[in-house]
Amino acid sequence: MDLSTLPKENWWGDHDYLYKVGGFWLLPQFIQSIYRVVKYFKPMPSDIILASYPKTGTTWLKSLVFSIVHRSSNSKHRLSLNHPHDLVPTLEVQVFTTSNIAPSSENQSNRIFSTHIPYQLLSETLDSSECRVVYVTRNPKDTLVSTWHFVNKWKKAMDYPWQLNLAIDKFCQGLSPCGPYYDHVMGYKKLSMERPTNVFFITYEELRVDPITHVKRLGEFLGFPFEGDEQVQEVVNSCSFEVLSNYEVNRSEESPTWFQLPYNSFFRKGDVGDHKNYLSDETIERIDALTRQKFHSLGFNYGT
Ligand code: PAP
Repeated sequence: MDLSTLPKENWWGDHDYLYKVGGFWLLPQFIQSIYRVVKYFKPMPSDIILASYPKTGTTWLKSLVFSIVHRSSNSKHRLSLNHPHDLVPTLEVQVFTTSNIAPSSENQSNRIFSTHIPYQLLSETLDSSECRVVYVTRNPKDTLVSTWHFVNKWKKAMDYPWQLNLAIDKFCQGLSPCGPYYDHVMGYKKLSMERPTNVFFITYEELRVDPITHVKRLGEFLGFPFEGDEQVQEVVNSCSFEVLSNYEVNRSEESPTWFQLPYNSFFRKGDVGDHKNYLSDETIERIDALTRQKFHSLGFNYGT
């Protein structure tokens, strides 16, 4: 793929561009691998794909689903030694990075992958498979604030920090990695309504308010039902922000081979409503108005 043929827009510093593919803004370093995923990935019926817009709960969902699927083989111990992103690789970041070769599918069942690729780009892949998809989303204001913090952890942000006002403007224009956020969410939301047996849609806030109910539902959806609430509680506890963020591997300042930011950058605060500490009332109203226009008008009463 020749990037020079794609529309591009500046989104951060003077030299940082996002490129438009199929209506979505993508980071240049992932475009080739996204193409490979779209072209070569053939999910097996037993595969589990965790899909999300960035910073909406991916790391948490990875640990929960890994624990649900592998709870009989000491998932808790494995989670204490491995970062959730190393236990559940991201297709376009860790799997299809350098080759067109799909991961070996022989003798493997219940492989778990994640992706930030919008459904609109991945529809042929997902529609042609009976694999299970779990999509997590988060309210737009907390997602924006989490993204802003994450981007500012990049080394180059020391030279030119990403200003919050700029981040807000770009987010509202849909100009963020894998954005527009609203289109990303609605793509999977609609899919979950059309194919409820295959696609499970959950919000960060629902998981926060009632993790027992939703983790139990998730277990049933994935074909790994729980025998009692004690088992569910065990999974919920072992994946809590408090527990995971204290493991050495997740506190590490080292960066993984597959990403430029340290392992600990995936664990910041894990709160609902943190945007109130950063966004003015005026900005909150601006984003809420956009959310009403993008979500509520389509019958999805979420995010304000
Ligand atoms: P990614 O898309 O880069 O993988 P993702 O995991 O989706 O990031 O989002 C990170 C957010 O989830 C962070 O939110 P914050 O910036 O508002 O704090 C991170 O703290 C939060 N997070 C990570 N693990 C957990 C967890 N176990 N429980 C709740 N929130 C979590």
